[in-house]
Amino acid sequence: ATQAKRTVALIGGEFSGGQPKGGVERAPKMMRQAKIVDQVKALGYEVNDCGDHAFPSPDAANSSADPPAGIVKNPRTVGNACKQIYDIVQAAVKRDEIVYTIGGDHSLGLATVGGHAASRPNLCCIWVDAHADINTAETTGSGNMHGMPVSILLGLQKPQDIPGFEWFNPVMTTADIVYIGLRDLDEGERSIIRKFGMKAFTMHHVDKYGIGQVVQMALDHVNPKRDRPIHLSFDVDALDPAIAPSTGTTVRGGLTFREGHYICEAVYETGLLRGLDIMEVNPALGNHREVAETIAIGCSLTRCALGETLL
Ligand code: B3U
Ligand code: MN
Ligand code: MN
Repeated sequence: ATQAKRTVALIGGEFSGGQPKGGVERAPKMMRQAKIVDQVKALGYEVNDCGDHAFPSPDAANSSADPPAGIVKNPRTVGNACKQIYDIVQAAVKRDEIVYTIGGDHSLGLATVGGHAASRPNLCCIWVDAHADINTAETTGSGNMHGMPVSILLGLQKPQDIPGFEWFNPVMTTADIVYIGLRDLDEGERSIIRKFGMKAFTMHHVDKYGIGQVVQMALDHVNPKRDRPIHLSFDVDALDPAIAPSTGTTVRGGLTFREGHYICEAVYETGLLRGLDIMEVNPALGNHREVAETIAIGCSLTRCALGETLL
């Protein structure tokens, strides 16, 4: 079914401070070079290009500017980037645009989903990822904040307890988010998911039920009446590394090409997609072909979420 075409607000998040590997900040420019703007326009949308936003990367030589909080790395740097993206997202949502963010690392998910939820109280979120990104300052083993946005988003990690995040006000709960694609969880993350009875479809469930059933069950959980706006936060490491190799933390046994695109199509089909993130594409990792394929998949996931492949 064709749907009323809204304006898409395109936001580039040139940020890598939530994890240690450089290059992920270059994805927005690479997606632009691959003609993502024309592709979205070709689907009938107006694009409100909000530009690419760069942030000073954490200065390893001068870590006194942003010392770790416990083992949490670059907290103020991440908090500052998140605040800026949060404001841009929130403004776009107030204009009733579909917020489309190209990362950057997934620590920005706090800003995209959080900024969206701040202006759309009934928002639900589908978090597609190999990882749950729900570590707290207590449970994180790596100290990398791209493994923590969901815990802050839901207030399981108090923002006030992480320097740089004092401004953030959690408005979503553990019942408002559902995971698809998980296969690499830390022990502390497992306990959090169990403790709060969160809905999570791991790769085991994708194998067992098939992606069609999994997406339906995921929607039935967060959106039983199909009346809530949806934010789809897609970490490309949810995909199998064979098809999306250029990302910082690959995990074998991921979503196939079709499974990944199916999720996007099924969300489009609801008519409720209002926010989309394509995160963790890292053009500095892999050879020329691998980078090109990963960029291309970021573009094709986007197009599917915006309705390209449905009649
Ligand atoms: N759970 C681990 C690994 C990880 C999370 N997100 C990514 N990797 N991409 C952590 O560092 O918190
Ligand atoms: Mn992630
Ligand atoms: Mn991930």
